[in-house]
Amino acid sequence: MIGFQNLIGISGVRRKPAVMNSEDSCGTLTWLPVSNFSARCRYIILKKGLNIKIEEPINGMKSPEHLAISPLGQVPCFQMDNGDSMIESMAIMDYLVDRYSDVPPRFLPATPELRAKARMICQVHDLHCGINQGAMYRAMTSPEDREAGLEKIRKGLDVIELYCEASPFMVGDDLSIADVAVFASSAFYVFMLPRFFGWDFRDGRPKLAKWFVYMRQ
Ligand SMILES: N[C@@H](CCC(=O)N[C@@H](CS)C(=O)NCC(=O)O)C(=O)O
Repeated sequence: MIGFQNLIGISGVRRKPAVMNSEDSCGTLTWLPVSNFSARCRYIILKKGLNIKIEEPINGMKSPEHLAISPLGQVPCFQMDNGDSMIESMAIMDYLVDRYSDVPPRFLPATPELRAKARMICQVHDLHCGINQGAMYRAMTSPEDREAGLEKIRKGLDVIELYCEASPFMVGDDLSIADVAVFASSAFYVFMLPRFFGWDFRDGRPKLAKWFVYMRQ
């Protein structure tokens, strides 16, 4: 497994823009080390050993150069070898998994049913937890607003707990997009929730707790 600290890019090893195999690279991932949405794409690139450049936005976030490839001024952004660029981490993950399906690990479970389940977990995570993650670290208009955001994260985690197989993976017998999507964000949960809000994302969620032990190894 890629180490937890290194996954989210805070280990120091990858604090500077990383360029892997810069000769003949097949695209560029634009990321930031603290970005969980970027970390999931980077995880797939590193685990598959893909020949893809990984770099921070040229001249910083929302610079003209960055906006030219990422119209919302966000990371991650991916420039394909045909010159097109794409945004949205799940779309980038899907592209990498599909385009490099012959390079292990596949990141897709064996059956259509399990693949659908893995995708569902990703979406539950993003639409309930990911979209509300600012409640953990952003300035909010009121404590009630913050609590409402945290409650939505809790609900999303409860649903993921329901579907998590802890086999030890989220779904099926192998690492999949569901593991990658949730694990990349769990850095926030594990560091911020106990410190600032007095709860742990594993409390009362034994399957996620077991899954996390395995993923963190
Ligand atoms: N739905 C997007 C979310 C991307 C996102 O929120 N990225 C954050 C970093 S983790 C960002 O760029 N924030 C800066 C901003 O929104 O201005 C995805 O999955 O890629």
